[in-house]
Amino acid sequence: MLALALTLMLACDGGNTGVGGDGTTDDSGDTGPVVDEACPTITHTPIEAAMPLGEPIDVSAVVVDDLSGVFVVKLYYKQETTTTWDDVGMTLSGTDTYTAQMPGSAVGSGGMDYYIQAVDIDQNGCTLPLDGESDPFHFRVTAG
Ligand SMILES: [Ca+2]
Repeated sequence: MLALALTLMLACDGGNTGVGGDGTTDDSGDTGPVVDEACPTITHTPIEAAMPLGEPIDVSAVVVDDLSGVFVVKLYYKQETTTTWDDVGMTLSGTDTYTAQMPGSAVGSGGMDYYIQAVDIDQNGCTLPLDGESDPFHFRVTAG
């Protein structure tokens, strides 16, 4: 009987020690879920050539997000002489390739500013260029 009681006590002590070890912060940090804190990567070849007045312009970009996945991609655009941005959703049109069109009615004389915004499923958002509306892409518009 004495031997059995001693064995039970040892087993109980061992269990308590194990729980304490599992509860340390180091262990929970190593085994916790992976958190997506990085915004999607946007790859786009900027429009550099002058474009004709009043003609619609196709814009495409490759957008990837390696953790939660791409949620939404938008194209923002405006005439260089205004301060109000218009936006249009970019739609998936191939593997990781998103496209949208600036309507011809928006392509006014002088030049156009634009940037691309992408947000992942965990709501991490980025723009290209990085400073978005304060430092957008720009191209000239020429009268036909
Ligand atoms: Ca992400």
